[in-house]
Amino acid sequence: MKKMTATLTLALTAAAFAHQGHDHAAATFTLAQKNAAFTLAGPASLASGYTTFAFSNTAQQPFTPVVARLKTNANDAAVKAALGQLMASHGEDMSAVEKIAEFVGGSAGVLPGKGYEFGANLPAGRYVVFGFGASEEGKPLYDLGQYRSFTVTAAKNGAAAPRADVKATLKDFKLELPTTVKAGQQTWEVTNGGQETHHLMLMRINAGKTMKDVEAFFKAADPSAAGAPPFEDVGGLETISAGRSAFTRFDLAPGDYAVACFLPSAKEHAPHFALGMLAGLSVK
Ligand SMILES: [Cu+2]
Repeated sequence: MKKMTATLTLALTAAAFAHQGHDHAAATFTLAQKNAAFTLAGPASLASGYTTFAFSNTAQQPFTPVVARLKTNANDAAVKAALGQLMASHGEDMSAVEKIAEFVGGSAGVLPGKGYEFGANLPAGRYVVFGFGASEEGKPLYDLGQYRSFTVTAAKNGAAAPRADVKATLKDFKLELPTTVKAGQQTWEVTNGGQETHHLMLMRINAGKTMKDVEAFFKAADPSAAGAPPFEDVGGLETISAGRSAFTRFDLAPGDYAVACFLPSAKEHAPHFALGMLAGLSVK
């Protein structure tokens, strides 16, 4: 979940989902900050069905919201303990979290003053939304207020998923998506067709640089010594569990892009991009 490029500025393009003639169900969560403490405001209850999550960040640092559906009646302390195990293993040990929750999706990093949306189908149940990462002092952000639980009721919201312009499937360990897509506003449907948890991150390769430069940057033994990245982060869809799909919007300028999953594999003791989840994409 923690990207190797977490120190980079995320140039996230926020875009509203277009209404496509169906009912639209949205859940807005707003992060605020006062000194080292955060508050995450949002609805306590939602109807089930296709829901667009809108994240707004009024804090002074990037916000990486992740939504998870609880599989058991675990309380908040149990959820935080499982997240703590995940963080202590630098994202590698998902075992405690996977016992009690599945990941619905989220944002790679909402910049201060910005917003971000993603959509997913929500069956009834109990959910949490939390900010992934830690403070400079090493305290988990979910312990500093970046945490909120909500209930999805059996009542149906009547909303339908948007039509996808691009379909991407995340496998263990490869990315299945077109090699060329059209420039402009577009909806991507991202499906986790693997066994492991994945995410999808998009980067625009700088002029004069190629996928070879991107590979060399990520494969450097010490990424902090690898120099300036040969790309700019565009954004992406955060953590999604096996078997689930989610939708995200991009506004893509023509150019060469790289798509990657940075999550680590506990089995393979390697990040997924190094195992094959790194692909080039041409936007025309
Ligand atoms: Cu992955």
